Amino acid sequence: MHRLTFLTAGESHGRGLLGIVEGLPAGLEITENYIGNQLARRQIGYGRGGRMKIETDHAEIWCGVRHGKTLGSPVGLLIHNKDWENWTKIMSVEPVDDDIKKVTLPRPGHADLAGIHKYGFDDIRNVLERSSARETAMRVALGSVCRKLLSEIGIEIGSRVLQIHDVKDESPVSADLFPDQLNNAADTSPVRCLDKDAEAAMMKIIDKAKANGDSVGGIFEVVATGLPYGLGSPFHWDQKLQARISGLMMSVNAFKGIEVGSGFSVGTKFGSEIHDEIGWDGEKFIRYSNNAGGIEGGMSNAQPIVLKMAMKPIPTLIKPLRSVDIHTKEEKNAHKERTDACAVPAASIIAESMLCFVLADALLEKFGGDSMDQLKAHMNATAKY
Ligand code: EPS
Repeated sequence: MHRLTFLTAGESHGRGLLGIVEGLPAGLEITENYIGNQLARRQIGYGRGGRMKIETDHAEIWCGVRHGKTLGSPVGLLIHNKDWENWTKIMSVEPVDDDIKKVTLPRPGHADLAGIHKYGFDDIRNVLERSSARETAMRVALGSVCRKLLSEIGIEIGSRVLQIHDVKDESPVSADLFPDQLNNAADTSPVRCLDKDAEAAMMKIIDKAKANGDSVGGIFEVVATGLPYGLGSPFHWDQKLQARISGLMMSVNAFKGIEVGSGFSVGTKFGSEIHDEIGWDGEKFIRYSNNAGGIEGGMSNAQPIVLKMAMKPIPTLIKPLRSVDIHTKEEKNAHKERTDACAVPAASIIAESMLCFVLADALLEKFGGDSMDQLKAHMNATAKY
């Protein structure tokens, strides 16, 4: 991140989550309601477990906003964990007299085993609490402030689920469907896909995984429209747009793959098949295809950004895999607790939020300004589409 920074803090079963986003211009209108709408989108989705029935995530705007508008100072948010009341002893900040049972059976696929070795912990809970996907609630809350900034500039971000386990939704998205319309359609589906037959089959495979004490992952698509030319850099590796997007996306533990535009398939095509030919419509340059996914030479090329992300199945399994006790070295099954059979629909919202951070960062870096009015004036003067 170059012009923006953000930080989250908080354990999954602690008091709550804190977040700060720094570097936003003054004068951006933002409300708790706007943030809440994005948080609600992250909570939906077929296959989520008991925790989402406990939480109704709400982010309080703690600082950095006055009379509905950002001040240009750090924006601080707070999300309370409702589940905290069930964990006050186990997650107490103060030392406790009671003997708290330690988690000693690392889960394959989770941060457990590497984390205890990294810190020298004797209780896996010290690792799992913070590496839990609970943290992504705050990422979505902070990312939604960036989303609001982008929407004022005409940049919209949306997503849909393409695949859960081996069930695919192959329905194409028409080129004139804007991301907000895509979201309106996807958000009405319990699995955030567009095709009703695929939806039913996806729900069935989630049911099957759940019945077997198992979990499933999937693939989803994230799109952004309304971008001007030149976000990112053709010259500096650390400013290149696809590096920045990939870096932030891949900071979500569960994300194991990203494709930009045609992604891996470019390796199987001739250059003449894959590069997007350039035309002129009398007013501006146009493209006859978008295999580049909106990014060429490390910069936005004024076409929609199109990404595909792969999410692994959740590692906490009701029918756990083999593991070894970190103290006794006895072979036993991995730690098991309340879990989700599928969180792919939620993951697509998290990925949208990661894209919001990067695009807001790159936009502010290019056009600058201490206030929204200045940012808009700079863009009116120099942005090319
Ligand atoms: C998670 C396990 C589950 C998920 C959680 C991530 O929580 P719990 O252990 O409390 O049942 O529901 O996700 C969230 C709490 C959330 O807000 O997304 C894990 O082990 O990573």
